[in-house]
Amino acid sequence: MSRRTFLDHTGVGLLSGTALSLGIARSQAADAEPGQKPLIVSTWPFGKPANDAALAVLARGGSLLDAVEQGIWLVESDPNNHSVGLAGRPNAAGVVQLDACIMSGPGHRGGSVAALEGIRHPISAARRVMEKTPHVMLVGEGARLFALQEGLESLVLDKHRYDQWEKKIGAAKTSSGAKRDNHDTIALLALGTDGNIAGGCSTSGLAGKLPGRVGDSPILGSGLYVDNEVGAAGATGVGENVMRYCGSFMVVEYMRQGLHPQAACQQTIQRIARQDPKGLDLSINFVALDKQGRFGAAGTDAGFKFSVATSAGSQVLQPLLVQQVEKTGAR
Ligand code: SD4
Repeated sequence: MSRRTFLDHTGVGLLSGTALSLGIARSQAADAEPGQKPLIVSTWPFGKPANDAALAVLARGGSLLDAVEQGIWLVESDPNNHSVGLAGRPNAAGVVQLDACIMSGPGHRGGSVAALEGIRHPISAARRVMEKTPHVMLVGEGARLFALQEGLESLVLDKHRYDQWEKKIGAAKTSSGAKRDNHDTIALLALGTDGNIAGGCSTSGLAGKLPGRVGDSPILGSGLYVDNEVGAAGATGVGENVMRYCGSFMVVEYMRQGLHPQAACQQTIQRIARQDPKGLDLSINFVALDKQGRFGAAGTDAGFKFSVATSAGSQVLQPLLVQQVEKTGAR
């Protein structure tokens, strides 16, 4: 597949950041375009190897949930990734607390863990909450004990690395003062050839956050949402600005109304920015795919990128950058 054809499934690269209305028109016109299955979409360039791993799981006949979980494993295990997994930057008490969730379209199932300490793969803990308990979310020590009981790998936390990091960035003690470049999350969405959808999200959250702080990433409907009738969406950025609006749920609901995934991401940001005192100074970014196999992404962060993989290719793409607040828009 040529890059041009690949991009035609999203409109990415065809839209300018300021041509928001045109973007929507383009996206709606794209409704008739056929999509691709299987399709994996995730946040950030580090999503690319995760997408490739997820696709490989599907190619071997693995399940959609295996694809999501194993794709995210790669990022959680990466010692150079300081925003996902135990190599993530710690909270204000010097402890890495991890948030993750997973959703499975069929049966509309979900599992989640938050403020989880010392477990290498929080995404697996979230999956086990979904599959092995009558609950949806476990937090803190309860989540850790459950993960250990399930035999998940635990690792000793490294306080020394926190001290080094703290020295480097200075006084980033609370989430409100945190710098933009200190947090990135993997949200990975997967559409199978059978049209089923699953997704997962995993992060170490905002660096220097208050102990016990939980962001959007493990909250179903905020950092991730999957609706098997419509599509899926995931978020990255400042969780407080996503979870006050149920951001990923909103993206999926816009797709339900007929918007292309990219237009749905864009409209969600517009709607939040219209209402929020911070305007576009929110650091919120979304990726989405729909049941037809189309995908898109939009964000307020100039540095945000996303990754997409199909059997035809695997790429890191530039999302639509939302730069101005429109006074009116889709409801
Ligand atoms: C959080 N949303 O904990 C996460 C962090 C993130 O890109 O996504 N960073 O607020």
